Amino acid sequence: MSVLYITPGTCAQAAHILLRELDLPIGIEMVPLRTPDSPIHRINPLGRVPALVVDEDTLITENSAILPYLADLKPDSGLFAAVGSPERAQIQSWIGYLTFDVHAGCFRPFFRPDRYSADASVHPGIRAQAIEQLYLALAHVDRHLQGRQWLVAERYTIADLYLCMFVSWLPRLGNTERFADLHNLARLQAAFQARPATRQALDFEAAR
Ligand SMILES: N[C@@H](CCC(=O)N[C@@H](CS)C(=O)NCC(=O)O)C(=O)O
Repeated sequence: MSVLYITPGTCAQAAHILLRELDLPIGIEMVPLRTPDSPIHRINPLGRVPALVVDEDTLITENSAILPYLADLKPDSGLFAAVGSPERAQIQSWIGYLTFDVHAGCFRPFFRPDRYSADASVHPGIRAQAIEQLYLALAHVDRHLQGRQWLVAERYTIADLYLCMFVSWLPRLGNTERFADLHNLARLQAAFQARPATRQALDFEAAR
């Protein structure tokens, strides 16, 4: 039996939504974060989600590894692409961009300014700058989407899913007007929200 460890509302949501897209026989276990007694510490030494344990003994961490791994289990889903294809590299390129520039580069300083300065008086400035950096990072994506329905190829892939999970975090920043001119992103986001797998995962997490 394989198990995906998640915490509602975190970046583990991407792997959770993907599991629902693929309808794979993998269990889902909810864990609390940042509490010393959380079971996640026995699973992942970093204490982070998502964490996927395959067949009870093989740990895979990082969205950038888990999303491609899961999508490869059902290649006919079209959510990833064939080994050796340029599309596959393009999807991986977007996943790398989202992990580094968007998640670690913008959301992390916004949500965890304490990691960047122990001086709480500068945290509002760190947060404000994180929003500006995020705007620039997402404006790049929005320009790429001009005249395109999806990030890569002519279909919804794990790159779109991962992107839209981050876009769904924007209301948490308390400054949605800053992102109001990113119309291509808003269009993609509406398509993501309408997918049954997205709804199932979000409803499941909201009920916990
Ligand atoms: N680069 C990792 C980031 C994982 C990560 O930071 N997860 C957060 C939730 S969004 C977490 O578990 N934080 C708990 C902690 O850092 O203690 C990935 O994409 O999987």
